[in-house]
Amino acid sequence: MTRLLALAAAAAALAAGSAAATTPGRLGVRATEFHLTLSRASVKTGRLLVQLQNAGEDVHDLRLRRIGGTRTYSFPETSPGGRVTLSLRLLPGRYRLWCSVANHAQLGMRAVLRVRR
Ligand SMILES: [Cu+2]
Repeated sequence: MTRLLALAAAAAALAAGSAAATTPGRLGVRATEFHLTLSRASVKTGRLLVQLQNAGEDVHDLRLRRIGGTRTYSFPETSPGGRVTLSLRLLPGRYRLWCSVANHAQLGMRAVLRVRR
């Protein structure tokens, strides 16, 4: 009986552990004229849900690329009040984020995100 209980406890601990391991991180990116505001400055490596929220009056999009990397993640153009969420799997490093509409990045719509090990 004691042994059964111990097994059940071990199984429950395993289930809790795997659930925690697969829960994705979250990052909010708020776009306004002309800023990108991140909900946090760093996230953990692995799966990440990134939500672009257009809180401005113009159309905005979002690009994300690791510094030294070649792949650019692209969020579609989003209308004022709109939101779009992408699920990404990010390696450790520093990532640049920017809006690619017109000259918005030059005007200040850029940010850096750190992805921790
Ligand atoms: Cu923009």
